[in-house]
Amino acid sequence: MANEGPSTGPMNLKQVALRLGVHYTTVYRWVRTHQLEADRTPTGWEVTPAQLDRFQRGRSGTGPGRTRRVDWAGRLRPALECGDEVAAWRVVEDALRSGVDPEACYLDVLAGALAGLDGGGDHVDSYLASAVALRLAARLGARFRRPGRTRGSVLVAAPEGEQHALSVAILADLVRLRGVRCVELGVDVPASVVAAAAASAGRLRLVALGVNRVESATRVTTTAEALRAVVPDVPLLVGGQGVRNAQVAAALGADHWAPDLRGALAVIDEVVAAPAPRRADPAVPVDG
Ligand code: B12
Repeated sequence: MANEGPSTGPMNLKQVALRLGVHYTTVYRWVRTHQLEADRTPTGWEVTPAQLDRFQRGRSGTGPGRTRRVDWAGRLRPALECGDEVAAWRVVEDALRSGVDPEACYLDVLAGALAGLDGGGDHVDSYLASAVALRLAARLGARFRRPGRTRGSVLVAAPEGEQHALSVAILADLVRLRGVRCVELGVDVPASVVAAAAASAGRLRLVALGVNRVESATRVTTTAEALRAVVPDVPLLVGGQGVRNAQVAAALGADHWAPDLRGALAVIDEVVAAPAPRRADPAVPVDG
């Protein structure tokens, strides 16, 4: 492959392709998936020598005897922030292709990308990023859903007042991935609705509430009371940025707390593996 010698100025993507000995479309894909930094110009993209150097140093870690830890979340974040679902899905597919398993894809790549955002309700980026992230989660969920017999059911929701949807959507998908049916109610769910769904769910083993704002935490108590009236032997798990530790969770009326979604899944695995309490299940289960 022809080497053009060191370049002193910015290069267009054709020049980069020539320099790296790859096709132009490959370079374009690297730019779109944020693997290669580039600057937009009126006529296309430009890559500076420093940007190219960083990219090449990153890739050189793939050589024999060296393992390259790819920062997939870091690659995904810019695509989420600008609401580019096509580029974002490409990063997810690249991660899956390079051996990241579905659970890690949800927890390390998708949730990891969102965790790096500092915004809340007044940031455009937060809205764009979470809208695309929810679509990616749905695509992942559809790809990895497994049909067949389930091992009981788990109800997943966020209480009234809580709009942070991603963690509960991810938890619901990961519950299903384990062959456990999920009664997924989404966010901003009144205590009476959680209780009604719990009462009619078949073989219900646990209720999980995602609480991301401190202000929503008091709703956990209302929900715990409503649940106790209808399914007193079903444990309640809470977690999220609004419930800091196990003591706070217990004071709010929960039976379990976990610091993150992996911890939540460990609790769910344990509860589902234990013998089910004997109770008369409703004839028509709510399907998840
Ligand atoms: C995206 C986002 C939004 C979006 C949500 C859109 C949507 N459809 O989901 C929008 C823009 C709507 C929003 C609004 C608000 N937001 Co906001 N938001 C975020 C942001 C940037 C990312 C949240 C996210 O999805 N993360 C990805 C998920 C996967 O991670 P996670 O939710 O943190 O979950 C992890 C843990 O919390 C835990 N976990 C989560 N759920 C559960 C459940 C269980 C059972 C368990 C065990 C564990 C667990 O495990 C996960 C990791 O493994 C965070 C900042 C940040 N970087 O975290 C702020 C943040 C959560 N928001 C915040 C705030 C204050 C708000 C607003 C009040 C802002 C405002 N002034 O309007 C409103 C409130 C809306 C409401 N009523 O709920 C604060 C919350 C502070 C607090 N703890 O009280 C944060 C932390 C920002 C900040 N630094 O101040 N937000």
